[in-house]
Amino acid sequence: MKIYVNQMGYLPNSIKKAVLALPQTEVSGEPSLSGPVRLCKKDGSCILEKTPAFFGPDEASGDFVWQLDFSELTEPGTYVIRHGDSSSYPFTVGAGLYGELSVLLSKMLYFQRCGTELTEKHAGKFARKSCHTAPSVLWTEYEKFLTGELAEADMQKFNIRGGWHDAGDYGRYTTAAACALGHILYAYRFFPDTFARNLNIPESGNGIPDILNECRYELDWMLQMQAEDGSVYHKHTTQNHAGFVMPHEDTNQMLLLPPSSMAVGDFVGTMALASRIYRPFDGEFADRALAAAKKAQVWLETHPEFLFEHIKECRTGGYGDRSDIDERMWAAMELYRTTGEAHYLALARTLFDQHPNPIQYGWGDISGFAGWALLENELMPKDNVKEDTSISVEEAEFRSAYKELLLKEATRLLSVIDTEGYRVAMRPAEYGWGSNLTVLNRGMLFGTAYLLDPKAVYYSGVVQQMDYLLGVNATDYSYVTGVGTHAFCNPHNRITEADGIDETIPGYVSGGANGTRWVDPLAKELIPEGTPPMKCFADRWECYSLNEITIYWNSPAIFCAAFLDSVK
Ligand code: 9MR
Ligand code: ZN
Repeated sequence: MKIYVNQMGYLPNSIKKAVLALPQTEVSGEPSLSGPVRLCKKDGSCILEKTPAFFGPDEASGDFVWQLDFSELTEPGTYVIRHGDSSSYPFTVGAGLYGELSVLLSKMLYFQRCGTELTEKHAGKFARKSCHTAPSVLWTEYEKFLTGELAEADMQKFNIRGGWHDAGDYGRYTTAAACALGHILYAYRFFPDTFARNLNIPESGNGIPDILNECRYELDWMLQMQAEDGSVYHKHTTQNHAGFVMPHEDTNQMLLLPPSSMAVGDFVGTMALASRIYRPFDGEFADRALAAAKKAQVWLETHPEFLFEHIKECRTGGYGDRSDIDERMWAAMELYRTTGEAHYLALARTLFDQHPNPIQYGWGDISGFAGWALLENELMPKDNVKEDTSISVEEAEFRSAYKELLLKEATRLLSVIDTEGYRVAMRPAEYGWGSNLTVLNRGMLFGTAYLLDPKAVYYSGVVQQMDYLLGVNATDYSYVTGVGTHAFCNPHNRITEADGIDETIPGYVSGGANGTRWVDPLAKELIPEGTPPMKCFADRWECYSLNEITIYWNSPAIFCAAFLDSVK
C-alpha cells in the first residue's frame, strides 16, 4: 500500500487530502482496506483514526485508490499517515508554506540568468561564470555564411545579452519568455503581498519588489529582440543545442531566428503589461516598454497574416504554432488596458469571437492572459483597484461574456477532478509533454475563478493541483526539487549535470509524466508500453520528454503558490 501526501504540507485551514493506492495489477478482484488509517505526529503518537473513502479503479494511474480527507487537522506540526506497515512521507501543517515555496520557485529564475556571473553571495555553491555574451548574427545571413556566399565580416552583428535560459537548454525564445512573464507579472498584480519577500538577488534592496527585479532581467533581453521594423525575432539560440556543458563553455555562434507573428503579439502583450506594472517604480522604463509595444502593434496590424517559418536546420526548440489569434488578442487587450484607447478593445473583441476556447495559459495559446487584462480590476486586491467609474457598454458586455465562459470552464474542470482518483484536474489522455503545465494552468484557472466568485470548491481546486505537484501523484515524487522528502533531483538540465555538485539547485519544477513518452530513447526503454499515463515518468537526466525544467513550468507554480499564500 502506498500513501501519497503533499510532501511539503498543508495550510492549517485548507482542505487536506491524501491518497492510498494499490496497483490494479497487484490485486485480484476488488480490494478492501483492513482497519483504519492513522494520522500520527511524526514522533509516533496517533491523534486521529479515519476510514478513507474507496474511490475504485483510477485509469490515469492504474491504481485502486482510496481518498482520505483529514481537513479537521488544523494544528501546526509535522505528521505522517500510517496504515498497517505503510507510512506516508512526513509533511507539515503550517501557515506560510506557500510563501516560502514562492521564494524557491522564483529564485529558480535567477539561476536561469544568461550573460551574467552568478556570484557566491547570491548563488552560494551554485555560483558560475557569465555566458553567451558574444555578438549574435541573423540566421538568414548565417545560412549564407555557411554556404560561403557571405564572409564572416559581412554579417551584421547584434549585441543582445541577458534574459533567462529557457530550460535545461541555453536557448532564449520570445513566446516562451512571454508565457512565463505573463504568469509572473499577473501573479504579482493579483497577489502583491506574497512578493514582499527578499530573493537575495543582486538588485535586492533597491526599493522594487524582487520579483519585478528578476522579471526586469528578462524584459531587458526581450526589448533587444525587437527589430528595426517593429517585428520581434522568434528565438535567440545557437544552431544546435549545446552538449552537457556549463553555459560559459557553450561558445557556438548565437543566432537570431526570423520574426513570427506569435513573437510580435506576445511582445506587445508583455511590454504593455510591464508598462503598467513598472510605472510606479520606473517611469522611464514604463514609457520605453509602452513605446516598444506600440511599435510592434503597428507591425502586427500592418501584417495581418499568420507568420511562422520552421527552420529545420536550426535544431533548438521550435515553439511552432498554428494560430496567432490568441497572441493578437492578448496584444490588443493589454494595449487597451494600458492606454484606454477604444479601438484596441474592439480589436480584442473581434479576435475573442474568432477563438474557440480563449481561456488558455500555455505558450502555445496565451488567450487567458487577455482575460486577465480584461478583468484586471475585478481580480486585483480591492484596496489596489482604481474605481471602475466609466466602463463602456462594450467593455461591460465583454467582461460578462468572458466571465461566463471562464466560470463555465472552471466548473467543467471541477467535475474532471471528481473523475480522477488523485483529484487532479486532468484526464488520462491529457498527460503530454510538460503535463505539469496543464495541471498548474488549471490551478491558475481555479484561482482566477475564485477571485471572480469566491466559492470554496474553486479554492480547493488550486490546493489539489498543488497537492498533485508536491506528492499526491502515483510516481511517489514531489515535482519540485528540494521540496519534500522524495523530490525529483535529476532534471534534464545542462547545469545540473555539468556543475559537478551533488546537490541539485532547489526550486525547479519538472515537466512531469508524459503518456506520449515515445520521443526520448531512455524513456522508451525504461517505461513499458501500456504503463498508465500518470506513471510515465522517470527521474533521469537523460529523459528530456519527462524530466526537463523550464521557466514556464515554474511560473504557473509561482502563480498558484502566491494565490494560496495571499488569498485567505
Ligand atoms: O514545452 C515544450 C513542449 O510543450 C513541446 O511538446 C516540446 C517539443 O516541441 O518542447 C517543449 O519545449 C522545449 C523547447 O522546445 C526547448 N527548451 C526546452 C523546452 C522544454 O522541454
Ligand atoms: Zn547563457
